[in-house]
Amino acid sequence: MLFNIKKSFFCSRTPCFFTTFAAVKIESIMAKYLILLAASALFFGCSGASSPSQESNAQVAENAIFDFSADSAYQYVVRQMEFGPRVPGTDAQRACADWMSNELKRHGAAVKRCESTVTAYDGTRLPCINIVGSYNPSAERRILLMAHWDSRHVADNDPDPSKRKQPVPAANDGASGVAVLLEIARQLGQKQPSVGIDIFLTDAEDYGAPDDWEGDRNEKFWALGTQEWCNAPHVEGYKADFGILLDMVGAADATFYREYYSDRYASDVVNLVWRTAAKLGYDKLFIDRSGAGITDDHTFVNRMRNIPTIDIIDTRMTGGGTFYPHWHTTDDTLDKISRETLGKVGNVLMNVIY
Ligand code: 1BN
Ligand code: ZN
Repeated sequence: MLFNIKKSFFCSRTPCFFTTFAAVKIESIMAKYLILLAASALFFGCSGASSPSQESNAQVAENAIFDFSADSAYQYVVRQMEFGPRVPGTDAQRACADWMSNELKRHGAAVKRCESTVTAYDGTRLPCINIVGSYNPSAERRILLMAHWDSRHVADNDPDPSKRKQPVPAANDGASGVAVLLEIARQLGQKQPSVGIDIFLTDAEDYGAPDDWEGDRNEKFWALGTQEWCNAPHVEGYKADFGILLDMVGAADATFYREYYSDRYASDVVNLVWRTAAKLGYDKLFIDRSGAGITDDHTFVNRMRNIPTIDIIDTRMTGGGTFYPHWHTTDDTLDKISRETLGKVGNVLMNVIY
C-alpha cells in the first residue's frame, strides 16, 4: 500500500532538504506527508521498500484514500468558462474573482483577496486580483499550491491571423489548474490536513507581450500578479516548504515533462511529484524526462521568495510545438478538457498533501 511504501522509506535515511520533518509522529497524517517527502530522493533505494514490480500500480491506485472528484473538477472548468474570458479589466474578471473567493470560503478556507494595479508591457494599467485560500493558517509546515486564473487578452498564436486580437477562452490555459485546486479545496474542507495549505489563484499571469509586439518583450511582463504577491505576500514574511504550480493540466493528450526551472530550483519536489504519479500508474502522463524551461509563475516564486516551486505544465515533444496545441488560440475551449487528466493531476496532488 502507498502508506506502507512511504513508511518503509522513512525508516532509512532522510534527505537533508526535509530533515526537519523527521521528528513528527509516524502514525499521524502529517507523518504520511513527511514520509513521502523523506522518500523523495530515495524512492527505490531503501531496504524493505516495495518496488513497482512487487506491488502493481493498479493496487496502489485502489488503495489511495482520497476522493478527488474528476467530475467536480470538470464542473469547475465549466463554471469558469461561463464567465467568458477572464481578462484583467473586464466584468468577467470581477465576477469570476467573486465566485472563486466565495467557493474557497464555502469550503472552509481563510481567504485573502489582494487587489492592486499592475503595468503591462504597453503601459496599460491593469486591475489585478490575487486570491489566497489558506487551510491551517497557523501551521508552520506549509505547501503552496498555485494556478493562474486569468485568460490571455490576445490569441496571438491562433492559426487564423484574423483571430489573433481576440481573447483566449482559456479552458486549459487557466481554468484547468484553478479547477483542480478548487476541487482540492472542496476535499480539504471535508478533511482538514495536518500541514498548512495555501491555494494561491494568481491573476495577470498571461498578459505578456504579444508575438507582434515590437517594444520590450522582457519576461518581467509575464506573471504580473505573482510578482505583486512576491513583493507583498498575503502574510508578511510568508514561507512555505515548497510550492506546486499547475498550468494547462486538463487536455486529454497532455504530457508533463520535468520542466527545466523546476528541476533547477526544486528537483526534490519534482522527484516527489513524478514518483507519486508513477506509483499511481500515471507514468505516461507524468513523463520522467527533462522538458523545456518555461518562464511562469513558479520562476518568480523561486527567485523572489526562495520557495522551491515546480511547474506541472503540458509541454509536448512531438507535433512541432512546445505546448498544448491550442495554446494561446481561440480553440482553447471546453471540448479540449478531459475529466481523466484533471482527475489524475488531482490524485497526485492529494497523495502529496495527505
Ligand atoms: C504559460 C501559459 N505561460 C503562458 N501561458 C508562460 C509562458 C510565458 C510561456 C512566455 C511561454 C512564453
Ligand atoms: Zn498562457
